[in-house]
Amino acid sequence: MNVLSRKISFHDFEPELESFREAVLKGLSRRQKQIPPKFFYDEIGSQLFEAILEQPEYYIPNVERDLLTAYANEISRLIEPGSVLIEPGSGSCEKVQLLLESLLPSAYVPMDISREFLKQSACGLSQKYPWLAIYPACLDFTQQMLLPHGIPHGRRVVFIPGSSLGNFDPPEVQHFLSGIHRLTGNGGGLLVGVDRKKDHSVLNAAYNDTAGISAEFNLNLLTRINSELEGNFDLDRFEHRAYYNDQRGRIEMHLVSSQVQQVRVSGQHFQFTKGEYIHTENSYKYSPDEFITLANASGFRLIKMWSDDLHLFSVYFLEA
Ligand code: AVI
Repeated sequence: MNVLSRKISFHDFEPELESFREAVLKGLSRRQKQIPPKFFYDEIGSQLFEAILEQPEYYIPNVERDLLTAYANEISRLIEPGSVLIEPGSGSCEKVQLLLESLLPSAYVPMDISREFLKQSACGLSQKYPWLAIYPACLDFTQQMLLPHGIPHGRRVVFIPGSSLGNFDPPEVQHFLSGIHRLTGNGGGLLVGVDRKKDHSVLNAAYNDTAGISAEFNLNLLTRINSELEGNFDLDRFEHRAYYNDQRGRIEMHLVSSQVQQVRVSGQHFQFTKGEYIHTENSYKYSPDEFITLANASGFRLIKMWSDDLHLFSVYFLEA
């Protein structure tokens, strides 16, 4: 444990970073080329993602913020003060700030794989909320969900805003929710924001903003491969594509080759036909019934759901 300040106890679980090289070489060798979305988030990718959150078409942050603000008191009555609030993939720790003053947790455990970002966010949070005991945990929450030693006793409540669950494929999301159930134990809670199925044009616009930030975010993966893995992707020969796949209930993001070409990465060569693509992300959308069924199968029961008037997004509070 590393004490960053009187109220911050930093725990480094030393996440094993799945090698970017291994994942890219393996993914590009598959019949359907693919690269897992977690590799979007290098420094530039994280900045581009922050910029996506500001795009008018990407409704998720605004709708969720309005819901959390409007129902903060109601949420806090269900959670009760003194809980231990745990946030996997906490990033900039922005959303939790909408709740802290009404929830009054005894401790907050932000979890993130990005060590420096986690430290900075925890320090910023501590300055704003000097009363809050913070136990940042550096780990890859998709691989392990461990709690730091020394956290206070209290009801454990996991907070997953931003529809992050949507980026897991169905078998993984079930596994992840079951892991959360084990972490909170019976009586624990899960407060989660989930994007809903809706008019396809709204979904398609959210992942194809007119400012082109989503496209830059997607293409940055190739820039990252070029700089970190001695790649020679020509960004003018690949196009961003994102569309709602109705059958699968998900937005799919692809990088589409606009011509026949060969690309070199770490000394290996990969052929692309015209129109062939690298599958870079899925973002699943759930109707309330679908999500509640999924949560039930992992041992959670619904306590309350809040939605906006247009039924774009829902926040759920579930009990383990
Ligand atoms: C992080 N995640 C919830 C975002 C989403 O909507 O699936 C990632 C994203 N990809 C493109 N735009 C946003």
